[in-house]
Amino acid sequence: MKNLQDEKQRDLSINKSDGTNKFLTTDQGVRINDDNNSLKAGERGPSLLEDFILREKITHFDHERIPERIVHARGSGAHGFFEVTKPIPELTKAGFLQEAGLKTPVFARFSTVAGSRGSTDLARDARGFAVKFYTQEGIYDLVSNNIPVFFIQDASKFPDLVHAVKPEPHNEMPQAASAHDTFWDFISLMPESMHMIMWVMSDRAIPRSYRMMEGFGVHTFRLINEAGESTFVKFHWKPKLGTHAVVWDEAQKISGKNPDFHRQDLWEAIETGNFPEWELGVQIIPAEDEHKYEFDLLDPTKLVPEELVPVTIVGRMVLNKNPDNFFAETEQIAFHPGHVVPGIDFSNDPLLQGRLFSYTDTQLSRLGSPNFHEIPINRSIAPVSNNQRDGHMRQEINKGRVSYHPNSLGGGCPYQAQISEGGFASFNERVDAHKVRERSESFADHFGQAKLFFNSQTDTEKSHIVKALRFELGKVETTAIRVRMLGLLSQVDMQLAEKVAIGLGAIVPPVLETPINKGVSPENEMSRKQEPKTVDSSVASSDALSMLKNPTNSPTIASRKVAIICADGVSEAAVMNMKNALIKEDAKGFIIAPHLGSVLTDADGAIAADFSFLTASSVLFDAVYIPHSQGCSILAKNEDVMEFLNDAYKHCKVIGADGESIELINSASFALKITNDDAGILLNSAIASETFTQNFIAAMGEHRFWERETNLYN
Ligand code: HDE
Repeated sequence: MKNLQDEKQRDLSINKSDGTNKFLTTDQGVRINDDNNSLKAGERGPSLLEDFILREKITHFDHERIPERIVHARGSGAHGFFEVTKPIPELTKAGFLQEAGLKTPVFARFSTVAGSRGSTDLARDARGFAVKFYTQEGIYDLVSNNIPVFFIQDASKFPDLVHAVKPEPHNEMPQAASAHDTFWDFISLMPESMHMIMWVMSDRAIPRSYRMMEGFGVHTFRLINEAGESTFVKFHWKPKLGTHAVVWDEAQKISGKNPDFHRQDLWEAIETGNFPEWELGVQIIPAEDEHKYEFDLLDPTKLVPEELVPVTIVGRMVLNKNPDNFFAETEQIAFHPGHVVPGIDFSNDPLLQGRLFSYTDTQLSRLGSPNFHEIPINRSIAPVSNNQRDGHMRQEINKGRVSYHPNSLGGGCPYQAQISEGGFASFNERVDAHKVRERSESFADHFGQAKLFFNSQTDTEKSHIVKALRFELGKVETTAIRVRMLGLLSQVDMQLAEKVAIGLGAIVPPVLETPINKGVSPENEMSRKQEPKTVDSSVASSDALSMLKNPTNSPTIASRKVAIICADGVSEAAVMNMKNALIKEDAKGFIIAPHLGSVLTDADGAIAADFSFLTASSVLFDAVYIPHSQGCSILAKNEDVMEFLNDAYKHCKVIGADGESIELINSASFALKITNDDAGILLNSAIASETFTQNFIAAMGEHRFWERETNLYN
């Protein structure tokens, strides 16, 4: 196997163009003399139909849009590579996993699920985490989410789930939000969704950055080795920067201040050389262990606790190049869990099986033709040769008269590959069964792992789940739906249900009256087939499920942003000291001032403002620093500045001030709440102190200071 790291870029380069030093032409290559005026009968007369230049330009414009993805419409992507760190030939014959150091080009696309293409990045939602590997044996797509389980167990419920969460059909509201009646109506009748609900109500659903979230293949897959033996696996992506989130109040404000927050973050990180990186890991489950656990490996509402099966890291992915054209690459990329290479195969997870149908089908309506594999970003770098022909926008010019197999006129070509020559052969699992529309009894536990997830969270995380549920259900107008949800939540954790109920001014219904115990409400057909039950997890609490119990091994502030609040008279030494210290850590300080232009310094110099208080807001930064300034009393009178500081405090961020600027903190409304042990508030009378700067940077590495939050779970 040879390293293919740049192979996809070489492949794409044949389709790239730019207009530098070129004549403006029509699509037919005819040079255009006047692009500003249409052809008219007289300068004040009607336009002429004959104007082929105008017609071509307008026609093309009229057809510039294609349907957005039915789900995951809002997304951002980048190029990079995957490198093997631990080959696993004993488990899989997939070529791209065979040799340490082998690099395979990839394109990754991250997305929200429910919102439209133009919706905010910070919606409360699962995130898509799809990676296309351009391997020597063809395309492999690992189409994952940042949550390891899913709402439903069977593909037949997917259209219902999506109809329920999307804006309501009569008035197309709300956009990119699950906080509305139809979503919770559906969920309240689908107890199998409770595990996923715990995840989407947690801060996992509001990541700080695409670069700071995990990815999970969700389903159990199979790896197949040279001997044809199968091993079950679960795929995991682990971010190098750790898994971090924002808080819900912050997320909502970011949505207003910068709906492109995640897109911009990914773009800028790559442009500035802070290449996002993840490790790829697998949980390896020998075939003979298929029935060993209290959950079914085929049930996509269950995860395999890392306490039972640890994650083995096999490689790393680095994203190091932004796309040249969003539409051509990020929009037109077509992922498919059925794009596999020899050595990787499917399990019988009924959700995965349904996905195997859906993804080609959806590309046909979105990209418009079965030739979507020819679009440059989708094109395999392994040779493609078959008897598929024609169709809309066919690019390939197939020579010869033979387009069938078997043939003698074409010498039998293209010919089938033996397994030893890399021919794909499905795992020869024996299936001997009746055709049934039934769900396995082993899928009936709907609460065991919801409990496990909840019990694994810290108090801070639990309190965020309570608040999220209060928000979401608080937006539900139908009382019966809220009550049904409280009934379901009480099956997960009574204290959780009670705390949510307080926020809703409601009472948790007695267990006997919950829809579940009545066999779910009569309108739920599933209840007739299966009574949900709770199987306690053999693992009581799993640290891997909590973000806060998993601090990054080597805390880094690389690519983090600091707001440096300045007024005229600011200490130049203090500003430069902090800016330079941040640069050394690959982080960046931004000058925020009352107006754009320059801020005058105490050294008779001037520092350019990056933003004014009108264009910046603390929710767009990871920390706030107020360098010493004799003019800082002016800032205390500025409501935008005080809101800036209040938000930073409320969102548990690091706030630092030195010299006279400490006064600004003292005049903030939160000043009285600051406790001595709040390590996220750094005040130093000395100006531009090296120790202070280093403490500030170390505190930023902690991400947030949750102790500051009142009303914690207990
Ligand atoms: Fe998808 N999903 N999905 N999905 N999915 C799509 O395909 C579907 C599911 C995921 O960045 C669609 O090309 C069905 C689970 C991602 O382009 C569509 C079912 C997981 C992306 C589709 C599921 C995912 C999609 C829409 C249940 C996590 C975005 C556009 C049976 C493992 C990929 C498209 C990108 C996109 C169908 C459930 C992940 C309609 C029917 C579970 C990351 O084909």
